[in-house]
Amino acid sequence: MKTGIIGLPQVGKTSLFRILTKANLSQHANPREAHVGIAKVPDDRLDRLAALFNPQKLTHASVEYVDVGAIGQEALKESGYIGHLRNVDALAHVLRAFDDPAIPHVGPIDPLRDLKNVEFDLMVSDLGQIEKRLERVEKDLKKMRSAELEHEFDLLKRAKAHLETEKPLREMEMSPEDKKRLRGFMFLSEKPILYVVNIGESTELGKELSQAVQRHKLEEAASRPNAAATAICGKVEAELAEMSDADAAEFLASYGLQESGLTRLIRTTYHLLGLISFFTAGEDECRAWTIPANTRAQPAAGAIHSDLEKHFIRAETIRWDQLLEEGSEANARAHGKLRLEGKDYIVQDGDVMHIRHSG
Ligand SMILES: Nc1nc2c(ncn2[C@@H]2O[C@H](COP(=O)(O)OP(=O)(O)OP(=O)(O)O)[C@@H](O)[C@H]2O)c(=O)[nH]1
Ligand SMILES: [Mg+2]
Repeated sequence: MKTGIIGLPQVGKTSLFRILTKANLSQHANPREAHVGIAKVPDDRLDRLAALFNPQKLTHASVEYVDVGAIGQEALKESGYIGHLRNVDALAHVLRAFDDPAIPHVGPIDPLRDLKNVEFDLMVSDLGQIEKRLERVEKDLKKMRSAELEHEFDLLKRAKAHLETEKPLREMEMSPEDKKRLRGFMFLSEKPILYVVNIGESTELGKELSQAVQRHKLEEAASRPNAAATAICGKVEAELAEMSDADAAEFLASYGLQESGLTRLIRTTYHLLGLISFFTAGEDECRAWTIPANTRAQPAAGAIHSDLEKHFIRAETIRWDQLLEEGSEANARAHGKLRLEGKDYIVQDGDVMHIRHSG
């Protein structure tokens, strides 16, 4: 699962990418080249399970971020740029709200205006693609009638009309079949989006962060389907990234914060992608596994290993906090807290599972 970091020039995209993925990019990295990196998904539940099991290995879930470079009408005409962007599953749109006369920005600082401009560019790109495809389908339909082609034609017409009302495709109502039909186009405005407001430093950062979305009038945009918003302070996050965990916690507390903006951002991305985690816990390894919400137990076992899916019998299941309460798997079993779930059980976020198999 990949999230593309987008935004206007010089808004803090590469800085965010660096602190998210702890990547050591050279200062001269080509700004036109996409950077790809992995971010660990912080998870307090997994950390607490690990404290109980004291495993040799601890493995968090991860999400991939791609720093594609600044967006604009010009960039969106380059096939390399647009290729990178089409290939991501979600977008993180960095909006500049920090003031710094040394760093150029077109016009006054106005995140909502920037948001609308970039959104517009995404829609124009999709519209161009739809128009091209419509021409093609229309020609083909003249040669030969086909129910599937006609369906595609109607759907694209509907998508076009939707875009012409200046609404992104992520807000269009579609049946699951129609969603599948559009999947191959990888439309940019259809991707779920997280608006990331990058605010300036302040002595009252905790308060500023919690009010930033509202202050910059982004609440309405963030409340739309498949959208969300969060605030970070890139400058402070960069400092945090250099510190030990203990120092970072003290530093956060001094700003009146419980967790870093980055932690919240990664978690929000994970939810926006429709992902949840289940855990496996033992003395060898405690680990988070990533699955889409509403996955059944049998395919979920496949996230661990395809053999477990093939030879699935049952999943011994307990919620992470119940396992902590019991103190051990043996206690949980003795007290009847370990449920035996079959292949059609819908795995819940935070389940600890032990897959029984015949392989
Ligand atoms: N004051 C301040 N400066 C920042 C912040 N975030 C980034 N900058 C500075 O803004 C400049 C641009 O940051 P980048 O992270 O390279 O921005 P970008 O969006 O990747 O820029 P392009 O790739 O050129 O479009 C750098 O000089 C950063 O040090 C911030 O939160 N506060
Ligand atoms: Mg950059």
